[in-house]
Amino acid sequence: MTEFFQGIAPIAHEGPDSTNPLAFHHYNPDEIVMGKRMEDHLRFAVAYWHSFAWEGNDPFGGQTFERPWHPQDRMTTARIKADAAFEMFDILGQPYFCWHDADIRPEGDTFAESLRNFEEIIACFEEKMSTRKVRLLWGTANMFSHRRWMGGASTNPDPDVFAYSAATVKTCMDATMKLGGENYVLWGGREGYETLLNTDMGRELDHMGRFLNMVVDYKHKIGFQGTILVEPKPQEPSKHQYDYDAATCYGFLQKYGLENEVKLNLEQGHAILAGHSFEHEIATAAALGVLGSIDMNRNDYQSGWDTDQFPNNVPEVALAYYHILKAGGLATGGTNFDAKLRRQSLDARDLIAAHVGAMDVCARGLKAAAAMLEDGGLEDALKERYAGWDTPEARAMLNSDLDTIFDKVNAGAITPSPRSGRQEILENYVNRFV
Ligand code: XUL
Ligand code: CO
Repeated sequence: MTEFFQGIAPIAHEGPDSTNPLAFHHYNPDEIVMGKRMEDHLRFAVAYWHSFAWEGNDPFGGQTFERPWHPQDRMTTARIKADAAFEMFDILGQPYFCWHDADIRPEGDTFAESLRNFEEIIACFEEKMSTRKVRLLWGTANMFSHRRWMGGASTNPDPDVFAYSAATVKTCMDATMKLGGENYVLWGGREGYETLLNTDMGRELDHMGRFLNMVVDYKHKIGFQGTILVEPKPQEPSKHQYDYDAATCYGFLQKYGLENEVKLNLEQGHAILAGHSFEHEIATAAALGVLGSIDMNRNDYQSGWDTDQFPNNVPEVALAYYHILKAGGLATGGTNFDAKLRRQSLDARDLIAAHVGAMDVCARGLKAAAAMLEDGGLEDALKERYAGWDTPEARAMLNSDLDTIFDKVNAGAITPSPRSGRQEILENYVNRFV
């Protein structure tokens, strides 16, 4: 036991009338929503990196947090960090967590030493998981922090870095499989460029496509049953990242023959950076058949960078879950809180309260989304708006050609009559539920 969370009891559902800040007011894991337990819809995960590895630094200032597991460059403190992490999982009772290799182990002097450290911590996780319900939603490799990755991982101009990336991902996939992980994520923070002046974009894209094919081949070789996920983000840390948004990723997957093998892990803040809404990214991925999982957080709409705040906007979250429910749910995916405290939120209590509040916001969003879907108002409006396409003549047009269509239009048989899109009426409808 660490002392870190001392005095904080496991969080219970006390209902909307409770004023206890460390209780769930809306998240009630066993409550049935559209025929399924709330916990099984939302599939919450804690992100190890933001909660336990990030030390409160920002571009203008260093560490603000002082944790019992600092400094993080030794195995003894990595174990204390793991103890604290699993204590928090016990307090929150969320079903999943996620890690990068670099968040959980200290970097060694050589690849082999880093791997030994990593495997020791994975064994420690395995032991802790054997007596608990908490499971691994996904593992991933941090191929962006260490200076070796400054020019990219699989897209690095140096083949030695490509090799290091391949070896690193292999170890992270092995560990993910060992812990029964349900997905494996690749986020390419530095798979892009700082300047086109020194970048051969076509070659880098080909290398990234080849790399992802190796990842998929390895998944099949080891019999990993989870889903491989790519996480779109348009920029930051690189000026431009190749996995810009859901649509760009889909084009990339298709070009390299991976659209049936790889899905997407969509993050709210990344959608905002790309100039989209979160529901836009979810609806795009769903329409293209590549909706995988979500990283739930919130960006500051004024600051223009990836602030990774805990979610607190119920109407936005409701629309995100609306599109997820419509698409049939998250399957092997989940809701990973890729979110960090503000750097002045120093206390263990802040970390717990941030997750409790976020889980409540998501529960409210899910319930609102389910209520809208069950009421059917938006779906009815959609049906009506596209009703013209229900006729056999309209459908046949899709299999015809420009000449045939021209003949009909030119003969005066077809004259469009514009109808209202009813946007305000639909926005008012949504407002009834959120
Ligand atoms: C960075 C980000 C990552 C990925 C995993 O913006 O979202 O934490 O989720 O590498
Ligand atoms: Co993320």
